[in-house]
Amino acid sequence: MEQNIESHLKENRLFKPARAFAKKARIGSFEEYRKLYRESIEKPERFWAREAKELAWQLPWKKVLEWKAPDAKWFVGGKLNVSENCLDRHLDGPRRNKAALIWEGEPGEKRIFTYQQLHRDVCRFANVLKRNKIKKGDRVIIYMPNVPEAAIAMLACARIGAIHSVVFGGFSAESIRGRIADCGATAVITADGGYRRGTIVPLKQNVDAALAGKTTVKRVIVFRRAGNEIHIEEGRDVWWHRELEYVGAKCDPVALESEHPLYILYTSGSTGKPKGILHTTGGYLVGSYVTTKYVFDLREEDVYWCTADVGWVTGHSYVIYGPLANGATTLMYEGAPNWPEPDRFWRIIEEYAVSILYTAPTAIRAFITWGDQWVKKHDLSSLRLLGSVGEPINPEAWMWYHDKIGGGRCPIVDTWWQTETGVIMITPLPGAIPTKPGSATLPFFGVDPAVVDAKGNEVPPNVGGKLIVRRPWPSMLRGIYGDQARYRKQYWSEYPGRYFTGDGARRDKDGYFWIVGRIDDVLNVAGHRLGTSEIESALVSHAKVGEAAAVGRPDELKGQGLVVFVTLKAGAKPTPRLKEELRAHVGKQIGAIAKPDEVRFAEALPKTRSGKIMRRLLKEIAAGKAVTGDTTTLEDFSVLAKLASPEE
Ligand code: 7RM
Repeated sequence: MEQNIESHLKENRLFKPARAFAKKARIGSFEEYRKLYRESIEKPERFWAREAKELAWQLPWKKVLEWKAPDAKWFVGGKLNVSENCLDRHLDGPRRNKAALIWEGEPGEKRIFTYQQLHRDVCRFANVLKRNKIKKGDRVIIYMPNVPEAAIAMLACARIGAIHSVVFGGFSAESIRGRIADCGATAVITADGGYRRGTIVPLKQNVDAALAGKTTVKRVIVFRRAGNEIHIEEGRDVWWHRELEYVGAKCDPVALESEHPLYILYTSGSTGKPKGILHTTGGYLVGSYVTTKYVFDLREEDVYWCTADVGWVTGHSYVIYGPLANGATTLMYEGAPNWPEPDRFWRIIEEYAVSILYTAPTAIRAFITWGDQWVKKHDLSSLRLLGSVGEPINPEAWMWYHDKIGGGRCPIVDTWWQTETGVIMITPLPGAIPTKPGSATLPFFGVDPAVVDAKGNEVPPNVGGKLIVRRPWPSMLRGIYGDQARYRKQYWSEYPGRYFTGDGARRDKDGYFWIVGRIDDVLNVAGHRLGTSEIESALVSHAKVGEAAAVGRPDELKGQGLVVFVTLKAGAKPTPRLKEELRAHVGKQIGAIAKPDEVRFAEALPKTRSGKIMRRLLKEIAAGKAVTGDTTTLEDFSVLAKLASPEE
């Protein structure tokens, strides 16, 4: 039988919420969190009904939850519209003229939309969709840069009940083609091009290639963003701006069943073809509304910036739906963090007086590597709260984020969740839950996670196991589009009736959750099962290391040998001596069993567009094999070639 995962890294720092922060926060003490959490678990229907009532329903629900594992229906019988909740709901009071969306393009353009303006633009574009025969239930691919029109397209789909599926602007024609075929999309909304590190990504050209031959797509709507030359296929393609000339600004939001599909978002998983994760209307909206409200503790005057691209689930829930449902001011930036220089983020924070920043560990590690001088040039005193999402944040990176970006005064919310969960599941509440660097801390309201062994029994404190969720939550995925058998098998068969996340984790003696990595990536070294994150964190805690990835490779004696790929900070030299130093460093931090067999220096690590290290590709490289798995989600292909060629 499979053993549990061991844990060796000790992290004892504790950061209590500052009194001034807690005093103003919605949830201002640990006791308050405990009380509300208990209610949300003991009386979930009461808790969720009270929260859901803060939103606009065209028809009230009859039943909060209908649960027949693994199928959940939330707010049964209720009717509502997501775009109405994100826009119309705010037009009756002073929010009407408040900034809903602040946007900056990579070349430097600035645009600000008030709620009234955004509402008008969404209504007009919804009329464009109708004019182009796009109806309720139709699937629409959105393949755009991170521009306001991407949000407008999503909200317009939601307004008429069309199901959007956003495809990352960095993905290839082949990826678009596969996703169109899988969901039977009849329309594509795209742009001529988008900016990334100063060059134009030929989005429309990729769409043309994706549509060559037989396709279900009848209409392509093209937004003019970059002005690059494109081909217009007569009878199929229309310009966004031309279509607007034919429509008015009145478009009533359609009343949709709570379980009407809102969107499909493809997630790659480690093997096999991408899964179309399906989210529906009522539960997803309630989940994104409630988590944004409590986790970021939004106030009317906040300028909130989540740096995610709209093509990632974080862009859906925490750039668009969650903040707008709360009537917040959300900021969107189109381009790369190091364009034209590595201080672009800090420039933006200073310019717009951003008060909440939500970004990913991969970005934080990059900033550390680029050096503190870029940060020091800017006034970041407007910040009051920081967030992290996407991977375990190494304690070293956490401390840097806390000290250098947060000036030591901003709480950090390390939020654990997935495309499948729709919204944040394990997280600190900034005014209530003391934080520990590297831990996502405790479950959000209504979430019942546990760490279990192979038999499904909870493991004791500080023993690693599999992370599961024991009851349904409103924003949970409703299925894999077109493949309910895979849905059951992937998420509900390991522990019948309970949701399996695919992640490994441990809880400490305070009940805090520590994510140790994906279960598929767990290392097995001489009989010890080790998660990837502790070894990587140990490496990142070395002064010369920027990033690290740990993988196993077949080893006759030990079962698996441990190989670590390391990128160094600017100025550090890759020498054989440093390799020895790093091996010793890990040995000292964690113990002799975790000492890498091989240290390999790399210029960069292969990552997805959302910044997750693709360890399965590194595993193949470490074993000396050619990379064979799906690489369609890889951000930069040149990284692979460089890794495969021998160094020194
Ligand atoms: C939001 C998102 C999901 C996977 C998840 C984890 C990892 C995400 C954290 C994290 C440790 C975190 N959706 N993950 N957040 N690991 N701490 N705070 O990332 O579908 O793209 O990825 O990401 O492995 O299962 S996702």
